[in-house]
Amino acid sequence: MSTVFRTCPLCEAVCGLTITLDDAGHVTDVRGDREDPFSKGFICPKGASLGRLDEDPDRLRAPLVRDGDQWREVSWPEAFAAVERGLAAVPGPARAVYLGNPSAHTMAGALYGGAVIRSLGTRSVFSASTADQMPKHVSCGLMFGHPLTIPVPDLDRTGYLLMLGANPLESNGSLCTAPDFPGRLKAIRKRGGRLVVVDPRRTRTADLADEHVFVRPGTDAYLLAGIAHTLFAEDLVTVDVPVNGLAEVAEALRDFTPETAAQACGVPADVIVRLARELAAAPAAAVYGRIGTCTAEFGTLTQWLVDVLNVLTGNLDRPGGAMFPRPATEGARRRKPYATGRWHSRVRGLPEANGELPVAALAEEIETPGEGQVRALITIAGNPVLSAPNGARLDRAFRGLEFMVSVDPYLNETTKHAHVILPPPRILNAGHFDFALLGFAVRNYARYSPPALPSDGAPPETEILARLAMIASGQGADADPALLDELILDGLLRDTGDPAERRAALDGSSGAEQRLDAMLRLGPYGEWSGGGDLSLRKLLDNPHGLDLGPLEPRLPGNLATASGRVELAPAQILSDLVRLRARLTADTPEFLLIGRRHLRSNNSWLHNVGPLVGGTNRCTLQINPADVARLGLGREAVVRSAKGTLTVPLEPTDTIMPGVVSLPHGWGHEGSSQAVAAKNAGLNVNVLTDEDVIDPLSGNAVFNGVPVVLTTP
Ligand SMILES: Nc1nc2c(c(=O)[nH]1)N[C@H]1C(S)=C(S)[C@@H](COP(=O)(O)OP(=O)(O)OC[C@H]3O[C@@H](n4cnc5c(=O)[nH]c(N)nc54)[C@H](O)[C@@H]3O)O[C@H]1N2
Ligand SMILES: Nc1nc2c(c(=O)[nH]1)N[C@H]1C(S)=C(S)[C@@H](COP(=O)(O)OP(=O)(O)OC[C@H]3O[C@@H](n4cnc5c(=O)[nH]c(N)nc54)[C@H](O)[C@@H]3O)O[C@H]1N2
Ligand code: SF4
Ligand SMILES: [Mo]
Repeated sequence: MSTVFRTCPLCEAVCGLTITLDDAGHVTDVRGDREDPFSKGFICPKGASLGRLDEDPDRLRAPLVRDGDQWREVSWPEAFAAVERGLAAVPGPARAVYLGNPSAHTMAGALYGGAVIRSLGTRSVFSASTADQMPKHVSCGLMFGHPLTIPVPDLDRTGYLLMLGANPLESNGSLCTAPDFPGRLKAIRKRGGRLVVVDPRRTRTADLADEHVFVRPGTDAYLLAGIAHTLFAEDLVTVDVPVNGLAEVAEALRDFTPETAAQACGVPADVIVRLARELAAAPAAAVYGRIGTCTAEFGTLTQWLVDVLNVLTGNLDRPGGAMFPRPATEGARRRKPYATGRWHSRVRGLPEANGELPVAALAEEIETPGEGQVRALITIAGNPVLSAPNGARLDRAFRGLEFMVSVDPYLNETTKHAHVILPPPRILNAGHFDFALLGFAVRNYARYSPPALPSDGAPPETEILARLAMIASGQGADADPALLDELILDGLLRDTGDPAERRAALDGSSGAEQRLDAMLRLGPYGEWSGGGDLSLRKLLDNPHGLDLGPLEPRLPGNLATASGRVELAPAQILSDLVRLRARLTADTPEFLLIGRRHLRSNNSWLHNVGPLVGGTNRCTLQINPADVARLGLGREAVVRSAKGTLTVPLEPTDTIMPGVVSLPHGWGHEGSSQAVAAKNAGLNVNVLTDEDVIDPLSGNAVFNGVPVVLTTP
């Protein structure tokens, strides 16, 4: 028996786990790591099932190659040779890549995803970000100068939290890394603070709050604009950070009175006014908006307004307000104006954001002939057939690809279209460091988990991606992946003291670990930056993780805007207010479809673990009983949207607003190797969502506020 301490890789909460293994490497026990200074023993049912997931018999153990509809296990050299042949036939600009959500959790995705993208020689770069948080990147890029300069609510010190479109009691939090989010919310109330939750559903998070405010789906921008208007009208504005554009914002929001806002969003005008006064009066307050406010038609406007309110109430960058984390591997962010639309998608002319095109445009880029038509696709850790808007169209489009390779542990709804599937080894075989998520943590903190099991000879995912990058750049299937690490290390260490001496000093038993060591030593707490003594060695010596202290004010130092000030009124964003005004007079559809998450699920890929499916974790359509009675519905309804039709089981509940229905995503399993998931197939909500409706500033998909019609089957 042995015990290992590891970070859970399954969601953004980064909980420390204590895992017991027997001599054969089987997981016999998983608990919360009580000595982790950040998560302090917290664990959820998903983390507790990590052993089951890791040893799932349906995980692929060897690469697969497809001939027609026949799959064949092949050796790794054969698989890489097949990828080389497949990619060689398709020139760079006709290749595309899609990076899915787990690539934000793996070291492979963080350290080698960029190399894969660059080596493909294409602008057809897609990811789950445009089905998720791209509006936040764009609004923060325009306001603070860098798309990763994202403030998070200072949960542990705030006295007032206004939370919109997030349900951390199920999701455990997002763009706000906070293990035991529920406990941290309860603590706000225990110390006399106030929690207000805005959601079209009375969620478990809303149940825990002082106040729950129902809002019509897709209309948070009106609510927030009404609050901002009130702050100006009642002279409650206190700005404590250097800003440009304060007067322009006041002017731009002049016509969004509480009464106008109330009409659009359904929140009474007196509540809007009261929320403004409460935010202004609280000793320290934060506004936080997540999925319900991002994957919506006015996503970027809404994310902008969230931070406008944090600025107007003097809460940006102040303890207890909305603060900027300082992650251990943060690199320098040079001042240069942030811009989107440096290039556009070929078919619909949609603007690039952060170097990516909207996943809502992927199908048309594959289907539409002409120069630059996508003919080959690499997917890494993604399942867009279930996760992208109108996934059904992608399902058809993928059949037309000349070549597709997927890096994924499962044969599933997306990877079934691949010609080659490259499965990463078990989770416990990989090292783990949260390059992305620690940048959103509510305390500065770092933890590294080395591989808990020796390699069984199969390449780790870091090597799989390094090889893909080298194949795509024409160096061939046999090129030594270590060369890629050396090249990147060269770039990292160049211009920093004595590069050769520093290269020789790096610890780590793999290229990935050495690169982590270099980033830690060069980072804000590292010995090479003069900030401290953080290094890989130090993290290895502290297997429960290191607390690096509470968040500290960072402005104006970490602003990367050309002006060195917060840009409160970016022209692009203000011009989108025209769309918001136009919508005021539009008809409201009879039903608006929204999503939801369940604690024991995780997007599309945790439905093959017995203890996690069933019970409350089912794919049902939540609907208000008054709507059921009004339409005379039985146990099922036919739901029709502009793009598709589903017949769904109903779950009547008064926790959802009349006129709103909710279906979770990630279901609709078919054609996958996952036996348990096949028995709990559910339905793919993204048959109903519409790839033609996006948030125009970020290209983000719209999953909340989709017009639908309901009828009896
Ligand atoms: N209607 C609707 N649609 C949505 C959403 C919604 O709220 N409503 N949410 C959106 C959001 S926020 C997101 S992030 C996206 C997610 O969209 P995707 O990332 O496309 O989908 P996932 O279901 O996360 O798929 C993860 C895939 O990675 C594989 N995988 C798991 N672990 C690993 C690993 O370590 N390495 C590799 N290489 N592969 C791995 C899994 O087998 C699975 O195939 O979905 C979006 N889609
Ligand atoms: N258990 C579990 N945890 C997860 C995931 C999972 O699938 N399952 N996915 C992970 C991922 S990829 C992400 S991005 C995060 C997301 O984390 P969260 O943002 O917390 O996501 P949800 O739990 O879907 O909560 C979104 C809430 O928005 C509400 N909503 C819908 N439309 C609107 C609207 O127009 N306005 C407002 N104000 N609210 C609205 C929904 O009712 C829902 O309660 O969760 C992560 N964690
Ligand atoms: S909350 Fe997230 S990180 Fe923590 S145990 Fe659950 S899945 Fe893992
Ligand atoms: Mo996500």
